[in-house]
Amino acid sequence: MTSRERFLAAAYAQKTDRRPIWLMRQAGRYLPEYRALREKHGFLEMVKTPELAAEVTLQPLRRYALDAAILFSDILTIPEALGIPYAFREGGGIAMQGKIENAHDVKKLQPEDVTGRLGYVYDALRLTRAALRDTALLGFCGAPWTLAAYLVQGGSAEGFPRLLALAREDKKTLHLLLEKLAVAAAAHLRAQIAAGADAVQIFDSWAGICPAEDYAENSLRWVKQIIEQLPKGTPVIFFAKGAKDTAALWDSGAQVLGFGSEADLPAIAKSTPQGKAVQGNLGNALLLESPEKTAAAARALLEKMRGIDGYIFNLGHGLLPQTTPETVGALVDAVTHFDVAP
Ligand code: 1CP
Repeated sequence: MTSRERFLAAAYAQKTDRRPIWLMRQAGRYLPEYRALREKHGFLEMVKTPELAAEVTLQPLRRYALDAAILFSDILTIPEALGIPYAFREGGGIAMQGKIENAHDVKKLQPEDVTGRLGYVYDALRLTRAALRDTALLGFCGAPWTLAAYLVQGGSAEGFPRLLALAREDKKTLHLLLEKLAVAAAAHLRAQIAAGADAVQIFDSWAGICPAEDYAENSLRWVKQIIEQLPKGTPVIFFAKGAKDTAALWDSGAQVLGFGSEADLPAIAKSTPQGKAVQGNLGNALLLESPEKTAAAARALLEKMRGIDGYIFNLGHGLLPQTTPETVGALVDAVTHFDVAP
């Protein structure tokens, strides 16, 4: 099996020779070759220059036997294409250069034009696709709820209180915003698939801050609307980090659900609908221990997932910048050498 075949087979819950693996944030600051490029170029310059974005996407694939590459880009490219750019704050976090406070602000957003402004993403995907024949290539976007978090708050913030206030006080405006973000996200994913993505992941990284009783109408509904607009036959991975009602996430129509390390993945996998798959969820902080402990933790998770068809190995959240390349190597070796015989 090639990596691409293995990844796609697992996504459709078919048998594979071994577990496929990729890692969220597999391109990034833990790699010296990323830091070397980053010294010469700004993050946004790298994201917006297709040759650089493709190069950074390929960096982890040169080191490790990963089964999928995820395009080096960001979920905040959609807000930027809607006219609200972003920058890094001194001392960490994101600052949006504008924020959504009321219906008037939402009405100014024009999601119909978004793909015209994101051509650099599709060019980067085409370059990466040409360089990777046998590896799965993933595109992605942020879920409307998570994008709204940054837009309403005006950047990153603990718990995104402005988003929660808008959700309580002016649901109509929130839904107008979520609807526009869903239109933009669907168009962006369709264009990524057309440019060569084998699968796409929708990141709802802030699912966990939404009150459980509101999640269906503030997030799930819009994710479902996005998925309905995508071509059948391209698997969609929905990563709703911290979502409380995990069974309800299947209502999105996703082919694969990704989980954070707070979820009990082996238990969830046992009640996965026939033909669907799960992804996750080794704790990313575990990798700050030794390579040996990381490999042992990976084998323990694989053991618990034994016999379950439809499993893609990943972390519960992105690789931390302090992780050593050796530990990532030990993790990938542990997963790719694990005997999956029942
Ligand atoms: O060099 C640097 O300092 C930049 C750090 C960085 C990187 C490597 C950012 C800024 N984005 C990325 C790449 C990125 N972002 C990818 C590339 C593919 C890969 O996984 O290798 C992806 C998929 C994302 C998605 C993303 N961006 C998410 C969802 C995933 C998650 O981590 O939950 C979110 C929330 C963002 C916003 C963002 N962009 C960058 C940062 C540091 C953040 C989080 C900001 C915050 O809220 O504090």
